Amino acid sequence: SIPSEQWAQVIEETGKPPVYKKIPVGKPGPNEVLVNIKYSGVCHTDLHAMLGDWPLATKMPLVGGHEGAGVVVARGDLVKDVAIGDHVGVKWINGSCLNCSFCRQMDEPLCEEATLSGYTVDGSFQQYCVANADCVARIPKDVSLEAVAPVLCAGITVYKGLKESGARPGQFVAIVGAGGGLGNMAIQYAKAMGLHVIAIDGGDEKRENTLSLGATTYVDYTTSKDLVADVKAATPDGNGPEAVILLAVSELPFQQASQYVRPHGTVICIGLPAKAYLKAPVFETVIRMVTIKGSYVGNRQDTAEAIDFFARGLINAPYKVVGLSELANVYELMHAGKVVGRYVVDTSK
Ligand code: 8ID
Ligand code: ZN
Repeated sequence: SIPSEQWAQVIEETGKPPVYKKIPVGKPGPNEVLVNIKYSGVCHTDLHAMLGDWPLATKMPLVGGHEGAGVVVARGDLVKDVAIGDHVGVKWINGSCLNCSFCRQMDEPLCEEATLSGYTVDGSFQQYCVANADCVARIPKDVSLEAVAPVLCAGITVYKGLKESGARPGQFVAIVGAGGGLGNMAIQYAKAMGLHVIAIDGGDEKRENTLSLGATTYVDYTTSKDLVADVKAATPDGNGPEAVILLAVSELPFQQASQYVRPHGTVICIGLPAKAYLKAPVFETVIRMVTIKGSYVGNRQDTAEAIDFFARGLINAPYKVVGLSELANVYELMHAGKVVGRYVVDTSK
C-alpha cells in the first residue's frame, strides 16, 4: 500500500543544502504515474539547481533528482501503456506537450511546455515521485535499477551528444571531463559505438579510472604543458579527434576545444558551467571548417536506445551507492571535484 508520507531531500532556499525530512506523497494526475523510486543517480545538474547557477529559476521548495529508477505503484485514469509493477525511469524531461512543432519532430526537450524533474517539478530524491506517463523511461525488468539509474540522464545525454557529433566507428573522440559522471558513461557509449577515446580530466585517480574504462589516452589538464598539442598528438596523424564532447564544469575547455578538434570536426557542448561563454577565433573556425553545437539530454527514442545499449551489457560505468539521507555529503564531494564516476542514492536509507 502507498503511504501518505515519505522521506525526501528538500531544498528550501537556493544556495543552501537540502533538508532530509518527511513530506506528503503526491497523487498522479490523469496522465501521470506514481513511481516508487528505489535508486537515483546524483547529477551535477542537481548541484547547479541547488546553487542557483543558471539563468532559469527552480520551483521552491524543491525536491531535486532526475535519474530516478523505480516501480510504478499508481497511475491516472488515462494511462494505458504503463502498468502497475512496471519498472520505469524518471528522467530530466518529466513531461512535454507532445503536440508543438518540436514535440512533433521528436525534439521534446525543446518543447516550451516541458517540465523538468528536480527543477521545475519535484524529482527523484524522494521515495515516491509523480511523472508524466508518456515520458517515463521504460526499463526492462531484468535490468538492475541501481546500475541503470545513471543512464537516465548521464547515459542518455552522452549517447545523444555522440550521435549529434556525427563521429563514425573507427574515428577519435575527445571526452572532456571524462572522469565525472557523464564522462564515464561517455567513454562506455563511445567504445560501444566503435570510437577511440581520448580522455581529458585532472589527477591520477581519474587517469586510472578512464584508462580502465577503455580510453586509449589520458590527458591531464592539471599537468599538461600544452593541452592542445597533447590532444592532437593522441591521434594517429596528429590532426586531432573528429569530435569533442565537452562535459567539464569550467569555462576554459569550451575555449580550447575548437583548437584541437580535427579540421571538419565537431565540438559538442553539453556541460553547463555557471556564467560561461564559448569563444573561438573566427579565422581558424572558418578555414578549419569547425562545427560547434549544443546538445541537450535526449528524446524518448534516444532514451530507449540508451537503455537498450545498457540492457545488452555494453555499458559498465562505476557507481557508489549511499543512502538518500547522505545527499548533502555527495554535493560537497562533487563541488570539490572529488567524485569519480557517479553516486547513486538508495531511497530506503
Ligand atoms: O543535457 C545536457 N546538456 C546535460 C545533461 C546532464 C548534465 C548537461 N549536464 C551538465 C551538468 O549540469 C554539468 O554542468 O554536464 C556537466 C557535467 O555533469 P556531471 O558529469 O554530472 O559532472 P561531474 O561528475 O562533476 O564531472 C565533471 C568533470 O569535469 C572535470 C572534473 O574533474 C569532473 O571529472 N573537469 C573540470 I570541473 N574542469 C575540467 C577541465 N578544464 C575538467 N575536465 C577537463 N578539463
Ligand atoms: Zn543530469
